[in-house]
Amino acid sequence: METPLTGNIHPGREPFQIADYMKAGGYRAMRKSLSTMSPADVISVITKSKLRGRGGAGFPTGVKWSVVPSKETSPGPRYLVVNADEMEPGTFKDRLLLEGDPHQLIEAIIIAAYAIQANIAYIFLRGEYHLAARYLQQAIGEAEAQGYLGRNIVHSEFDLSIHVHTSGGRYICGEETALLTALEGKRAIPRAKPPFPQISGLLGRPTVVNNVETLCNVPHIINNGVDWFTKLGIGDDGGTKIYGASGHVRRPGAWELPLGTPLREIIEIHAGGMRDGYELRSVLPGGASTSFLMPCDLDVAMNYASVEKLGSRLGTGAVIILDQKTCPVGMIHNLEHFFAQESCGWCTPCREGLPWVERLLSAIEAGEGETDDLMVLEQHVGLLGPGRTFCAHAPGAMAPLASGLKYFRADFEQHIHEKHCPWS
Ligand code: L3W
Repeated sequence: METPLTGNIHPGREPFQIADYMKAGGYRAMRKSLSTMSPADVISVITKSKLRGRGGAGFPTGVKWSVVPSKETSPGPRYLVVNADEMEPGTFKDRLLLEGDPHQLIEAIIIAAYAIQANIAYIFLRGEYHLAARYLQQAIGEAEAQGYLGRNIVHSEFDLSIHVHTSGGRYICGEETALLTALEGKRAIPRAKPPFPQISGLLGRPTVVNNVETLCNVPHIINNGVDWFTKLGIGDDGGTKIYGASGHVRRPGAWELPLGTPLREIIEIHAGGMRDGYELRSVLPGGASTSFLMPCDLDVAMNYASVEKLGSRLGTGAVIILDQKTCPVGMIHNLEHFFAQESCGWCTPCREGLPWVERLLSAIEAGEGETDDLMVLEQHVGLLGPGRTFCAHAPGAMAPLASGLKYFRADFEQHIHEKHCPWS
């Protein structure tokens, strides 16, 4: 199967130099966009392709770009910001793209910035991605030397500079408004939406925030067309998705596959199935802030709508597998420890509620829980759910807890009644 995003990436090797990237067809889409298409044409193609955000929420990319006011109605600067702050537990897909083929992202940024008429782009990069930072800086230098960045790119009268900003290292910076606040040099706390960043984003100016994987699709759509892209997917959503798998599978990893590949195929074929002696008990389909699916759900197509129908989310497509030798209470405690630690503290339910949840889970896991604790945890699922907090952090944290209380209730009760962890 053709894998447009990762087809040229060979893990462990140095990334493409600009000459190699161009030999493989690189920067053709940029030339085509800037020389033969208007910004509105580019937005129209991306809208028709139905490309959806690959960072977690799945919002249509073309729609996001088209919300940006035109230069006539809103003169002055506007920005493109790449969300490369990949910190969702279990997720390592953007790292593959950043380290493996930085020019693919740079070409995508040029096209996207042209579409929204931004002359400055920022790559907001996870602080620990040292290698990606180095490769991106090298690639930006090569693109500048080639005249693909800077003033009057390929004689189009379009100017663009790209800046890499390495994050101070908080999960909340992946939330787009907290990211923008951090980029302004302030404490990383989310802002209310609306206004969406496309209207009032970085420094109050129109700003598009896109995930790395989302953007990397753009040059391929421009080169190969909407039909080609649509047909790459299985079902309603076009294109490919980089799915991952972690847990006690034979071959943990990440693979670019048609969007809509069945979950069973990802686990049993690409990840090689469970290791000897381990049985699959449950699955988080798209990172830590999604809801558990059960073995009876394994034939679900991993697209946005199908996973939502089962009460979960596609999220980042990073599949985390729970097996029968791992304590589900311990796993959920571990996740909630992470979420509590990463709360930015801006709104009270999240700041106070998540540490409370974590303490209860810690007590239950240690065999010191009370029967009422399960009711209190369930209350928190409501108190920290959608609409109760400033951003999606706490509702995301409640997804594995709510579904865990539903599917693993007997395990929680066993810890409480037997006063110890049956797995320890
Ligand atoms: C214009 C409207 N734009 C929504 C835009 C919005 C945003 C995108 C998604 O994140 C999950 C969370 C984590 N007019 C719009 C509109 N938009 N309505 O669409 O927005 P939304 O509100 O659906 O979700 P969200 O709160 O931004 C929800 C994950 O996303 N997350 C993402 C992290 C990503 C990275 C990364 O890419 N490296 O870290 C953070 O919370 O799973 O559950 O752009 O502006 N009417």
